[in-house]
Amino acid sequence: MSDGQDCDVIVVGAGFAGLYMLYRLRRAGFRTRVFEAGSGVGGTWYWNRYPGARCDVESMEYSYSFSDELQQDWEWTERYAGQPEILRYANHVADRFGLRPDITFDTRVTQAVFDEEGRRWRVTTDTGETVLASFVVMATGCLSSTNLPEFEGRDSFLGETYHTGRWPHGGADFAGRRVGIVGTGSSAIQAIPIIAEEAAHLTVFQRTPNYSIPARNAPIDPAYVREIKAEYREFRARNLRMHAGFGSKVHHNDAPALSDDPAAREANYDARWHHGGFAFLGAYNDLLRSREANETAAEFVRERIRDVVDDPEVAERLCPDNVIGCKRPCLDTGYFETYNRPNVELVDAGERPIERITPQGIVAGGREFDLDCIVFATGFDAMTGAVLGIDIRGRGGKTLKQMWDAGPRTYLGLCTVGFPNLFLITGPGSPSVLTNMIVSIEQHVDWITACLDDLRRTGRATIEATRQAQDDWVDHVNAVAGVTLYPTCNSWYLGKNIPGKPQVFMPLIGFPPYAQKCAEVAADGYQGFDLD
Ligand code: N01
Repeated sequence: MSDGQDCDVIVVGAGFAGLYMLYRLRRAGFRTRVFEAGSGVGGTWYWNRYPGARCDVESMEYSYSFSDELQQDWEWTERYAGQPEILRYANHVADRFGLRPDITFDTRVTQAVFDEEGRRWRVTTDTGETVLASFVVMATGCLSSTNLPEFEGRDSFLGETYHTGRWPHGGADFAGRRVGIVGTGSSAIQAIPIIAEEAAHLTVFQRTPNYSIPARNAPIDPAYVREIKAEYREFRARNLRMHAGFGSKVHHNDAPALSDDPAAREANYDARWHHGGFAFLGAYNDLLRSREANETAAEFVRERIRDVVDDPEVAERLCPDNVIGCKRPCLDTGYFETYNRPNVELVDAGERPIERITPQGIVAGGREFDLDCIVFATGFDAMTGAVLGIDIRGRGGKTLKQMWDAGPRTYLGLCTVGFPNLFLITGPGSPSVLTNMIVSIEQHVDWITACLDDLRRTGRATIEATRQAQDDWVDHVNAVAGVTLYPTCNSWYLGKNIPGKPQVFMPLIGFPPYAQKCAEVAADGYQGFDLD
């Protein structure tokens, strides 16, 4: 397959997906090159260095499972690892498995064009390099293309501006400064308590209040580590049977919320609230299917906000009224408590929207807030932004942008019609962001590696999804989402955070049936794909 090509496979991105893809492809004997825009490995954890950045999946689970030696050797220090520790881990993996020589850093892939006659991809980078390869794997991440809203006058601001997803390596100095932060998603909720401690004054511009559950982060319990390491493989296997690919240590109550009386329900929520993390949403089996059930959990959280926040008006402004879990839930350390500080002000940017940015600060609801620094915690063009940021041209010169004009369409979240030999890791239409990302990454990488190996073994040059399989898959993803409460709010799962983005529920709900389907498709001779 390598005749006339510079390499067999090009992988775009050296985050957790790209690193593992490279490791597997190399071991399978495919000549592989990885291009990475950053100067180092780690993807999300390379770019998101904002104060307080931390994973919301526990350390013993948010790590690779492919090497038992790796998982036995590596020592996490906290229940939820912070960004510096996860980045050290990514670097350790790159060094341990000798991956760096095949990664070209500081190089962004700008174009990928499929040559139908030669049946190969011609990939171009912003450093002027052009490389030919049989296959391209997009390991570009689901949350990597930052969203910086086009506020009027944005570039006129004379102070410093930051985006949480592109934090400077040297950090930011907020001591004695008046800081404004736009957004109250996961990034802001982690950053706000820390910035508030450092800054002279912090103004939070909140368009939509968000639910947040205490993480209860702490130094990792050595007894727990020993327990997991004694049966790591079994623990990982149990997690693969979980709806989101993690959390098998937590009891997921298979009963509806209204089957408990109010006192029992309160006690159940309370125990989970004190345990910390996503265990809260495992309290009942219908929290994301029944509005009535959901409201019991939502009201429990609102009550905790009212308990914590001293000023009742501020507390009410912080209380969300949408479905809990409909947007990605946030985990925090002292978030709501931060609003009791005298140097923190909450601006309701839903009621009093940001009108413009001036050289001195932000104008919202007719009032100008003088600022020295603005932090945009405004999220990402999720799931499609990074892929569509590359000029990808498939059969007939059609661009991926054209093909996804009305929203992304894929078969299994792995491939898309008209783009042979192009794979997406954790693409739209796969469970991806609704799971422990590393679990989904490993499942996709293993599937793609086995697929390329099968193609090589059987002498096939191309694989391409059929239109019928893709159409059926898109219908399936929508049907699964349609019986839940997920599509009921302005989430980035739906693309609603980006003006003009087509609104399609992008991830597939439910990891185990999905992984089983992928395995069946492969076992059945790549059912739903044309092999040539
Ligand atoms: O981004 P977000 P994020 N005017 O999109 C607001 C993962 N993650 O970076 O809700 C005013 O959630 C926007 O307001 P609204 C995790 O999957 C994980 O925080 O659209 N405000 C919202 O408040 C997460 O879900 C971890 O009304 C504007 C905020 O900006 C995902 O990344 C940590 C605006 C954006 O929130 C994204 O999180 C961090 C405008 N024009 C991130 N535009 C952990 O593992 C946007 N906003 C813990």
